[in-house]
Amino acid sequence: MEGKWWKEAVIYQIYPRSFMDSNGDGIGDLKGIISKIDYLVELGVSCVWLCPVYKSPNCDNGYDISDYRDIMDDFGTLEIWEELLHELHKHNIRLVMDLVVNHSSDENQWFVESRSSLDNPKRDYYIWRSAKPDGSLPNNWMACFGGPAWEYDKTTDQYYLHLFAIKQPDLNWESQHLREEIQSMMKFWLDKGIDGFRMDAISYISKVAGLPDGKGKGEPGTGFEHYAQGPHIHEYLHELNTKVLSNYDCMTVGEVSYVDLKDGIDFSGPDRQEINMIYMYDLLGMDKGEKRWQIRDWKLPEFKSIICKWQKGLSGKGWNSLYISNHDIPRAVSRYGNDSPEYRIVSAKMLATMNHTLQGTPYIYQGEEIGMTNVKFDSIDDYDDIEIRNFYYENEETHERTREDIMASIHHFGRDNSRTPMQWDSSPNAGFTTGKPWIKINPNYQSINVAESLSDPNSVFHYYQKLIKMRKELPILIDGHFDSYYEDDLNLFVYTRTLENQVLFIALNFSNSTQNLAIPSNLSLEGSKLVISNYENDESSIPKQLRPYEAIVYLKN
Ligand code: ISL
Ligand code: CA
Repeated sequence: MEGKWWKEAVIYQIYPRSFMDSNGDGIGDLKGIISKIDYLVELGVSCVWLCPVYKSPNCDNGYDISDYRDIMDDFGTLEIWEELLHELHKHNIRLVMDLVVNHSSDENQWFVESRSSLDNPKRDYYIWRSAKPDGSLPNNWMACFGGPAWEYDKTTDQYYLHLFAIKQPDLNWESQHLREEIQSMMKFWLDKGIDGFRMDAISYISKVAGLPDGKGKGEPGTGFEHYAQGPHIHEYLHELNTKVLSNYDCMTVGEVSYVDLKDGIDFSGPDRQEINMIYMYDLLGMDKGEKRWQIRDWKLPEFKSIICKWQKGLSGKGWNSLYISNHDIPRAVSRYGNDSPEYRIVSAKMLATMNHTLQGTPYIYQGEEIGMTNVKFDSIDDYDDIEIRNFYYENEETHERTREDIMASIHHFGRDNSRTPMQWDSSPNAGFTTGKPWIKINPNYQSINVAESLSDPNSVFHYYQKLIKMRKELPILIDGHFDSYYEDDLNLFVYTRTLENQVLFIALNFSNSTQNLAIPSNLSLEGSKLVISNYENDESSIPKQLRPYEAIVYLKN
């Protein structure tokens, strides 16, 4: 397990639709990414995770794949993709592709064949059931994007299961033929030279036998307990590992929603031969109330206890991904920091400090490195995301919530917060496109953009650059043991990383007021040197107070 490149990597996540448009059609594309490789080099990241670029009718922006071995026309061609891979590798940046195999698109040839007749050889590639004798749906499961998880198909008078959108039928992993097809598709990409896979919704691939009714409503939907970390999940991952992945120098990161610690260890334990690291979701439920997308106040101790549980629990036993934003969640600075003009920059840097000093592999989601924020569109018509739109229309229909209330939830949780185009400069459309962007640009692009960030030595961008460099220079950040202090403190997150005689001391102020900082009594930190801070600080003495959103990192050798 020692010396694995993916432990030392800093991974940059690209959502291709919103990154850079090269041909003025308003949609980001592969050539656009190629044109920005120098930017990634300047930032210093060593790996890119590219969200799906395969052929897709785009009901869920590429997470509904109709051809696993070809590229979406909007994004380019397989040839241009090869060029992207080549260019990234030339610049010492690895490429991790998204692997979406809990479901495919209903336009995938597999599904077209599967639905055609009861005895089609690919019938069992998907999960088909008849109605119950009383005519009701096969079970009460709800889809993650709203509505029942079953869709009727009249050709064979049966229903198919879809845990996400209607156009995303779930694949049946119990079929050995299906598993072999997936293995061969993974080889196709690995043989082209990619460096690994991010496995989408992978903890959902095994469903409990008999597909029993679920226990009532919950997040993400009724029935969850029967398919999240189902009975064969570890067996299936082990099979992919031994049959395919172990033959390549590649990494895998599994998106595992709401799993427990034991499973987290089983997924990522080095001796288990399943996946290399987990990408867990616990933090994301923290600010959600009982009802879907209900806003709930959170306190720092809850936030810390989730992080500490995984830091301590996986230590020496598994490996974690570190992230504060991605394409499915609101912007970190708006959610956990403070996106007011006064504190945006300093709080974005504070959160970044945390994400690069915990144990695990840090991920940066495009735009996070310049402190991009959430967006508040007034009209539902300005939103594109299927989850947001379903949420809006379902709630509008029931009249249980006011329009203001519905929009407040969308502004807070909606996935389009992080999908507005990358803000490159202050020219029209933020330099993202010369045409009409597929989704509106965040109106704050004139002040928050890459050009501005590159020209300011104190920018969020330059701070990220330093953090990435710091990780390369300090092995303690990879292997150091994690301990935390003052876990009940409402404002400060204080922890150390320890490796042999070295101690790295990290203190973060999550509040907008000055807080006293006492050095934990069991630590002797005399002679510590400043490694990084988001304010001016003394090189060799740890401050006794932390200013609003201040972050400090000191190293005792
Ligand atoms: O169900 C959820 C929220 O409603 C999440 O826990 C879920 O596991 C997560 O949203 C899965 O996300 C991934 O798969 C989706 C896709 O829309 C997302 O963009 C992707 O990250 C379906 O492929
Ligand atoms: Ca384009």
